[in-house]
Amino acid sequence: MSAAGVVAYVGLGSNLEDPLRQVRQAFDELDALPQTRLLQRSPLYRSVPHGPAEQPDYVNAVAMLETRLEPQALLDELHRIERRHGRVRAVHWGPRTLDLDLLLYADRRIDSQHLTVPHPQMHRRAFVLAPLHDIAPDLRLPGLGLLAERLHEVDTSDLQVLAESGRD
Ligand code: ROI
Repeated sequence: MSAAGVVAYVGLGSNLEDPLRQVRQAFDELDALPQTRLLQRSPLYRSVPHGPAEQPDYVNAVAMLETRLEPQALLDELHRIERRHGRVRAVHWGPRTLDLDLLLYADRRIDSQHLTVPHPQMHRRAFVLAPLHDIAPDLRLPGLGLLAERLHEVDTSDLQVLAESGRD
């Protein structure tokens, strides 16, 4: 990538069809996106499902990207990767092969028909806050205060580190 872009963070989640492999492969696919490079992979976590409990545990992680794509173009690329992983949006809050959430885009707040940034649930989700904090401990979440403070407010007891690096 030539001229500097902005930093964006993407949450990764999978609980079907070899979740570890799904998430590791998704990191590589993020790195291969146009006008984008992967700056950091968080550790990989195993997490108990939020929402409906009768589904397998998830593997979760967060990617730090540098990108020159606009937010909607980046979101379109994330959906394209999800589709390649066989993601079907069938059951609301049901199991999925791969879920990619655009969590943060620079320090912007976006509220459009298709996209809300920061991601509206992120400050309540330990499986997002913990891996994000691992790679960006001093981050401030636009409109939501310090990441470290939000992380203290959630229950992290259902999280377990599976691999220290998304590469392991
Ligand atoms: N629960 C966990 N632990 N991890 C996820 O990625 C995840 N994603 C979801 C819902 C169904 C809300 N629950 C989750 O979309």
